[in-house]
Amino acid sequence: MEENKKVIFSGIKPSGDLTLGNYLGAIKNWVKLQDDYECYFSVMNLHAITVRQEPKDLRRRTLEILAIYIASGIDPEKNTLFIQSHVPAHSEASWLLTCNTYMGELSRMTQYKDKSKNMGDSSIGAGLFNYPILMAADILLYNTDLVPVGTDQKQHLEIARDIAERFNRLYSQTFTIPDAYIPPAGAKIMDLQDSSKKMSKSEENPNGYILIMDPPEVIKKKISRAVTDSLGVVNYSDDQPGVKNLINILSAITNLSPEEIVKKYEGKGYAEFKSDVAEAIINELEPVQNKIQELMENKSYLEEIYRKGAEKANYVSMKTLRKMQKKIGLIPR
Ligand code: AQP
Repeated sequence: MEENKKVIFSGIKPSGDLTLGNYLGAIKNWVKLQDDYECYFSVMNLHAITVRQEPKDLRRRTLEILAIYIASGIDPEKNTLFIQSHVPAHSEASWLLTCNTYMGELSRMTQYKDKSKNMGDSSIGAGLFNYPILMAADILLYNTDLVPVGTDQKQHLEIARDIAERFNRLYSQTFTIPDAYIPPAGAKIMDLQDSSKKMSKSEENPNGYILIMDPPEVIKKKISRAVTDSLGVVNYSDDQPGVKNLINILSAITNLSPEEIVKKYEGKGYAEFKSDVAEAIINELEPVQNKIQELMENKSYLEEIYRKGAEKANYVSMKTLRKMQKKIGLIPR
């Protein structure tokens, strides 16, 4: 029965073109969860504007992400797919939670520290600082049980739990306390040029990432240039982070374990290994790319999906928002 299913909420922000990290760390896992959970998958455009975006790129990417979700196998009939800004409760709940969150806990967020590292105080947007509160609102509005995220987002989920627990303590039971769901494969795909940082869509060096929409020859080139080491042995070891990352990518695509992959490439060099990794990525992405293109040519279909999604999301989130307003002491309309 639908009502008994646990609730999942997740999303991706259109702050750049999506990478293989987003695909393997998020979307590919969502596809596997959709039968067993009631899922809300959103395009997080309000999160994207914490960093300045070119308006026309933001519009294109917002629709493209929706197309990517569907092309990757997320069924719009079974799941609620929507655009975050179409559901005003997110912004409003975010303000109510902002008034129950502390500067100290926000300043401890690694992503904020990383992103603001090279900026002066007068150029760090307040949105970047407050981002985890909006994320808490996104999750809590839907009585979410589980949030599938890569390990990079675990800290933000923890602060969402803290905020929810505090609100429940102050104003009585209101929110379900969400748990992180860290996928077994693809949890953290690293940058191809610098394996100490995660593959990221706003990275400046395009050789560091593979985009979901990269054509086959670009994928081949980027994988062949991926930084490895001089040992020449395909090993799954922290001493060989570049190779380890490529093994993780191959493992997330093929479902082979890292040990099985190491065994398969015993006595073989990096050239053959890299060429197989590139081929696996191309075979995985090609059908998805074709479907995305098809969907992007059918804007009225995408519109139908996001309208229907917003209707459901608005209905559910408004119920929670009203509860929050009442408990805080705001007079309901
Ligand atoms: N490299 C990654 N490996 C595994 N999972 C990843 N995710 C992102 N990068 C990797 C997962 O994708 C989901 C959505 O991410 P997001 O776009 O909302 O935010 P992000 O994590 O900040 O992604 P980026 O690509 O690094 O964006 P920018 O560069 O704009 O900040 C999350 O579930 C995340 O775990």
